[in-house]
Amino acid sequence: MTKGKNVLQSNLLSITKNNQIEEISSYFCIDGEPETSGQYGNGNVNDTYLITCSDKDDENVYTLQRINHFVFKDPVALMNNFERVTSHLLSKSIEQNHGKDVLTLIPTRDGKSFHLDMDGYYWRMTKFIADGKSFDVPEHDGHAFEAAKAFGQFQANLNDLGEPALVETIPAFHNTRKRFDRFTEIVSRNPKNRLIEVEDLVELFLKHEEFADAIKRPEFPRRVVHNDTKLNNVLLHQTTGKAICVVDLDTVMPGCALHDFGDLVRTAANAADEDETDLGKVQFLPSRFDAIVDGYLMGCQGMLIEKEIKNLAIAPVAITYELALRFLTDFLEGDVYFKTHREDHNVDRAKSQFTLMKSMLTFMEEMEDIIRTKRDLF
Ligand code: ADP
Ligand code: GN1
Ligand code: MG
Repeated sequence: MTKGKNVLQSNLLSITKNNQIEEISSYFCIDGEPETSGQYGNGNVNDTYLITCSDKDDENVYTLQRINHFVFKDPVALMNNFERVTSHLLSKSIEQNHGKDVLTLIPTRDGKSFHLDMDGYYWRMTKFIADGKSFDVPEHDGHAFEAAKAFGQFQANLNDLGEPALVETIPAFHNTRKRFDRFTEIVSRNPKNRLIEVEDLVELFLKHEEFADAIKRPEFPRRVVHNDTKLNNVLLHQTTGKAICVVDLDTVMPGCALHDFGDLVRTAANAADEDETDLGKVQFLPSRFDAIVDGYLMGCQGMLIEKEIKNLAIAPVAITYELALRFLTDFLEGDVYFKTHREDHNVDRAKSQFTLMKSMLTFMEEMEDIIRTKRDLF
C-alpha cells in the first residue's frame, strides 16, 4: 500500500495510456473489444474512464473506475458495501422502476466485483447510463428539486438495510470538529511552508470555529446515508432533467441525514461553481433551496424526526464550513487529497466555499421560514 499511497498523492493519479485501460477492461464480463478515449466526468477523487465495446450487432458502454486507495484505505470493504447497497436498492426498484435507477456492477470474469491489478490498484466497472448527465450547477430549480428527491428517496430506500452495519469507508468523514482540529494542527505544523500565502484566510476560518460543532452526529439518528451528495453525484436526464440514478456510492455508510441534505444545498443552491474565483458570483439562491426542501421532504417519505427537521437550515452552513476547512487543509498539506487542475485550486475552492457560507448566513431566517412552510406538506 505504501507505494500506491505515494503514487496517488499530488495529482499523479492519471494513467495516460489508453491501451492499459483497455487491457484492464478485458478482465470484466463485457462483450466486444474495449476502447476508451480517456478520462470522464468531474470527480475529485477516483479516476473514471468511459469504455465502449462494439461487436457486430451493437455497442455497449461502461464506466471503469480506479478506486483512489489513498482516500479509501480498504477498497475490498468498500466494494462489499457497494454490492450490498446496490442489491438492496435493486430489490426495491424492481417494483418501482425496473432497476433503471440503480448502478449495475459488471463483475470480473472470475466473478468478483473488482479487479486488482499488478500495481495494487483496485478497479470496478458499471453500466454507463447514457441518458444521464451530471451538472455541477443546476440550470433551473427543477434540477435542484429532482436531485433532492433522488437523494431523499435513496436514504428512505436504505433505511431498512439492516445488520450488519456498512463499513465506514472513511472514518469520521463528516465530523466537522475533527476536521477543524486537523486544520489547526496542519496550520501549526505548516508542513509545506504555504501558510504565508493564506494567513488571512486561516484567521477568518478560525474565527468561525462555532460551526465546527453545529451538527454533532451522535445527537441525530444514525442512518444509512450517501455522504457525498453534491449535485454531480446524481445523474439527471439530459433532456427532461428528471433524476435517473444516484452515483458515487463509495461513502454510503452510517451517518446523519443532515449531511446529505446540507451537501446538496451547498452544491445546488449556489449560483456558481464550487471553485469559482469571481467571488461576486458566489451566492446562495433561496429559490433553489425551496426546491431542494420540496424534493428532499418528498423523497424522504416522512422518515425524518423533529430534531432533524429543526436542523435542516443550519446543515448547509456546517457542511460548507467543513468543505472550506478541508480544501484549505489540503492546500497546506501540499494538495494530496483532492484532484487539483491549477495552482492554488484548493485555495480558490476554500475562498469560494467560505463566501458561500457567509451568503447562506444572511438567508438563515428565510431558510427557516421555507422549512416551516413545507414541513407538513409531505
Ligand atoms: P468520483 O468519486 O471521482 O467523484 P464518481 O463515481 O462520482 O467518481 O464518478 C465521476 C463522474 O462520472 C460522476 O460524477 C458521473 O458524472 C460519471 N459517472 C459515474 N458512474 C457513471 C455511470 N454508471 N453512468 C454514467 N455516468 C457515470
Ligand atoms: C469529493 O468524489 P467527489 O468529487 O464526488 C469528496 C467530497 C467533497 C467533494 C468536493 C470521498 O467528491 O467529500 O465534498 O469532492 N469525496 C470524498 O467537490 O472525499
Ligand atoms: Mg463523484
